[in-house]
Amino acid sequence: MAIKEPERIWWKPYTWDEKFWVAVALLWMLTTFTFMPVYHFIGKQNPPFETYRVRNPEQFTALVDAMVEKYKVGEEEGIPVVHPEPGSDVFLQASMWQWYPILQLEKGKTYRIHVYSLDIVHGMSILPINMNFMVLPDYDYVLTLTPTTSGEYHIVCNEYCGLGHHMMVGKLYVK
Ligand SMILES: [Cu+2]
Repeated sequence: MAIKEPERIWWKPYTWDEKFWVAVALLWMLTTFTFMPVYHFIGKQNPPFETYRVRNPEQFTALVDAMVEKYKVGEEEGIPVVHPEPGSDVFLQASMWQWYPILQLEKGKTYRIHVYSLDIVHGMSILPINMNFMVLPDYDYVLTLTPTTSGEYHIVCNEYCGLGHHMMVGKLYVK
């Protein structure tokens, strides 16, 4: 014999508040479900559609070096500061444990930023604005970026990448 039998089957009688909350939950579920694809088009935070496979890391590094040589305007703690031509292809390389080089961009100009990781997974997080992007090795991610506010930004790695992870902080200037 059970200690205590349930008094009734819970959905009988099916009261108005039961119906109401099931309806609310269902409607909200449908709303968020529909909003996922809708936000893909109306949101302004889409991941890039343009990604290339990098089969030869030296080739990418050669592009980085060529850009640094052409547009170098200074140096900070051994890392070159580069001011590439507005509208041009810009290269940013992640590796344990640095972002290379330091970029100097112009406000209101659009750049194609090629982000690439030489070794393992890194996370590109631009602070203090909330922009996050995961960088897997072997791919060239093209981020089309138009800075809208000037200032000094930090590029922080937000994927744990080994002992020096916490020191992996790059810089980005917008003038
Ligand atoms: Cu990292």
